[in-house]
Amino acid sequence: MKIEGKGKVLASVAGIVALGLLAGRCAPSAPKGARKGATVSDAAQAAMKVYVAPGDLDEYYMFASGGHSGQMYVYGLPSGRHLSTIPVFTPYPATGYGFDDDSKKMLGELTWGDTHHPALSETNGDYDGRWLFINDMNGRIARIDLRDFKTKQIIGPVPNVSGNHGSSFVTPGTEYSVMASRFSIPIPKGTAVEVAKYATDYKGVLTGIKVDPKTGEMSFGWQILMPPFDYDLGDAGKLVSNGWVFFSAYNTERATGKLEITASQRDRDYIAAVDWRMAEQLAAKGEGQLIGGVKVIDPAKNPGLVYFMPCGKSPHGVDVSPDGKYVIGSGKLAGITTAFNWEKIETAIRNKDFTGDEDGIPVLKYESIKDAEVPVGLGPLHTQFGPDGYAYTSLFVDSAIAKWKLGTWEVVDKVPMSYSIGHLSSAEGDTVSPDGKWLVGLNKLSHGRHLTVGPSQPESSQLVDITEEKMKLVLDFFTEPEPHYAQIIKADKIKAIEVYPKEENKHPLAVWDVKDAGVTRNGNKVTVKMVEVRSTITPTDFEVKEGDEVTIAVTNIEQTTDELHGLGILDYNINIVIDPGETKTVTFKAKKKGVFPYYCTNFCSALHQEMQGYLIVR
Ligand code: RUQ
Ligand code: CUA
Repeated sequence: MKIEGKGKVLASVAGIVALGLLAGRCAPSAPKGARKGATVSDAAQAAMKVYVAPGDLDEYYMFASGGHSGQMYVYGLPSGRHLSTIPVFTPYPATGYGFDDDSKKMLGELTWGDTHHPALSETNGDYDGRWLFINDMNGRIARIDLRDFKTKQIIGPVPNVSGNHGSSFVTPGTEYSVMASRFSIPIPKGTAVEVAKYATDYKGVLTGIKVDPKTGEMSFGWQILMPPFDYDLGDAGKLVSNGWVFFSAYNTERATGKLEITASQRDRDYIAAVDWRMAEQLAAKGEGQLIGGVKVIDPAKNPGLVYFMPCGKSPHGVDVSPDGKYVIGSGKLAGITTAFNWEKIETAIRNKDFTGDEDGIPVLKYESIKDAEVPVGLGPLHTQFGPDGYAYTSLFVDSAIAKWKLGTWEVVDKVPMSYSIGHLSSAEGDTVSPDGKWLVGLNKLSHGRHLTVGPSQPESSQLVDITEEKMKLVLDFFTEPEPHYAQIIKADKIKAIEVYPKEENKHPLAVWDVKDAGVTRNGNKVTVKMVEVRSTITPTDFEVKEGDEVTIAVTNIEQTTDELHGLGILDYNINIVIDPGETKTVTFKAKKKGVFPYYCTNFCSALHQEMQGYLIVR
């Protein structure tokens, strides 16, 4: 809710109260449809908090991973409105993504991805609103530019990485976005070794993807050879622990088969602590063995690079507190979450306070590095932070969020979630300066919370007000599958353009005047320079010969917000969308003879239906 225009806000508040009263005509019973136990005033108060009046803007963006949809979803908070879908690893006809030449090339052979953890770029540990990184299980990371909310680069599949789940977390200066193998394999890829040799012949790798500080361009940084554990999640150290990155690991049993049994034998698994500055130095010196085309560094030969911190059984999330002093490890099969003390970790490293090693990587002594085992509840998965020293941990088994205090380790409140919370996200809650205010529970199940839509149900997200001592659930909203993790950033940190300025368009096939539109032929290669502007597609028809390779370059010469034009060609599976000021190309073989209508797919003006033409293939 915008603060300016107080009168408007008051009017809308009054409106809600009136609505609330109307709905609950026979006060004091709850409004029709309200959950059992809720009173009119609870509902009205909650509504007032999340209500964004027509025309008003949300205060935060929430960027949610779209899981195996391969996309990113953008929501406004506190309204929970779905604002946009950013296609990343999967074609998306609505924006023509994956159909034009550039995005098709960027996707390559993989036309799906499984995204888990968005990572907003950071400067000094705080979101800077420049880029958004997102991982894919197929060993890739994508970069979205928040200047135009478009996917600009996909790096990978990176050699030797298999099942890139512990990703795309960034270091506090966005020096690196990291990757980790969830499924160890024999490396390099393409080597077939029987599963019976898993413990010795399979390997995991931890990888740093370097990010150019000016352009955001990603490149291979370093890779570290690791024992065959399942590396699950990660987080970079900050402030006092800056320079380190932490990865949780389960199946330290090195088991195969039914992991639910075989990988739950040990009481403790690990968090791997990696000195990424040292990794950077070793990579710069050319250290490592060439495997699969990249240098892989062996930590056994480079003492000081990696340490294992024993952690509660089968850990999932690992999260570093805003001051960088605590590393929180959640053992998902335990009733506690462990707070490790960074100072104690450093001391233990200095004193070589080890209990053994794993393939030459020292294991630190648990008792020496932990500060507390916090009794948060059953099935702790992930932890986020508030500005006031409080931490919030999601409890999958208890289906709740626990609020607890860093330092005193006291659990002060719990709020139930419907149902089965996975990740949670508080406003800027994984940075050096969390905003507080809002916390979103990203739940795996939504049964019974919405109108039925058949067996394929949406995920549910629940908005929790964390401004007061007691957490308050204020809104249910529904998210596209499957928001594993989401990040919430203050809206005013993002400065997006809505039109591509003409002077920035350097596309070699761009034409800005309808006079310059037309068809040129070079052997069997045909280039069509096309202009779209309200309400004509120029040329209005053109001819090619069967078997020609045709490239259509469309320039949308509009310089007005929201004036998008599309180009759909029937029977040729062609569908692109061109934003104002943009040029896009699509190349295809004219395989079918006949007359094929083309038209603008985005409703753009009163004469939108007139934006059409004919492709004739002779
Ligand atoms: S995961 S529910 Cu893919 Cu981040 Cu924890
Ligand atoms: Cu252009 Cu419709």
